[in-house]
Amino acid sequence: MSTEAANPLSGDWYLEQETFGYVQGAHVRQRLARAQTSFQAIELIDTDLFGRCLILDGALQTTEWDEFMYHEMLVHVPLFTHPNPRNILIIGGGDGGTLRRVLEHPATQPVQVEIDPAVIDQCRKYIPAISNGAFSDPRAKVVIGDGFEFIRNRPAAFDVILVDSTDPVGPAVPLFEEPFYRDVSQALTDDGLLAAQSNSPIYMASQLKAQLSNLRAVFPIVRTYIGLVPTYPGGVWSFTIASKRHDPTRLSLDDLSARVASAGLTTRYYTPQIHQAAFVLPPFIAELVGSD
Ligand code: AG3
Repeated sequence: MSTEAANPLSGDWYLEQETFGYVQGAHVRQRLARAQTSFQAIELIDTDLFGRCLILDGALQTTEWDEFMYHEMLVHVPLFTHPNPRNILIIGGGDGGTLRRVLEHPATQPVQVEIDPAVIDQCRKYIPAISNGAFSDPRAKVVIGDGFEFIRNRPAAFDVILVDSTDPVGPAVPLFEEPFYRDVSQALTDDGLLAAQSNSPIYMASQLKAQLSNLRAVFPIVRTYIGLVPTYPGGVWSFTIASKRHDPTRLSLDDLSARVASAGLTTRYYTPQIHQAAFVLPPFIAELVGSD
């Protein structure tokens, strides 16, 4: 008689081993594609729970199931903070989920700079539900290049700059550092603002702290907010707005609601109430975030 339980990890599993000593995974239904570019390893898989997923250098970037939670929070919070966002720059975001949400704001003219064309190609081929046609929208301009180089010596042209990067390891490291934020500030208009993914507040506290001190060296207003992204380590993710004039925490519910209503878009995570609530941090996160 065997008392051995069935191995819960039998079959094909995607396991993400985090640098901070944690593993998470999903059962794989099908491995769709794998490519090594000069920038990174790209993998696309289909999973039972989360549908199709994009993985870069072993770190899960987005899934069909919860991409809206991340992309709506990265895009709508800053775009509704700015009173009249037109010229938008997206750095990274090769899966197209950010571009798609920017295009949902009718007056925007987005420019996206992605370093690795293979990410866009593979995502358009295997996981088109994420960009949902955004890359063929005539309003969208896509540039293949290094965001860090692109932003250097740009005239002040952008109302909002969105950084949709990987974790601060490998090619994305400069996007978390002060020289880049100085260039971003210069490329923003007088009342422009930046929003960036700012890592796990649970497992990547030191990276979040370092990023915030780099942002505070450049911008007068720096505000961190949180959202749920179940497929990222820890399930809670942080985002940060760094701004010259507009404070995302100072908008009344009435003003926010009026802006959201006039944009006329459909959301599954973002609401004016969520916008306000996302800046209310549990004390252990508030403590590591600190204040301006
Ligand atoms: N960029 C942030 C993903 C961070 C996930 N980190 C991890 N799994 N260790 C997402 C890009 C989506 N457009």
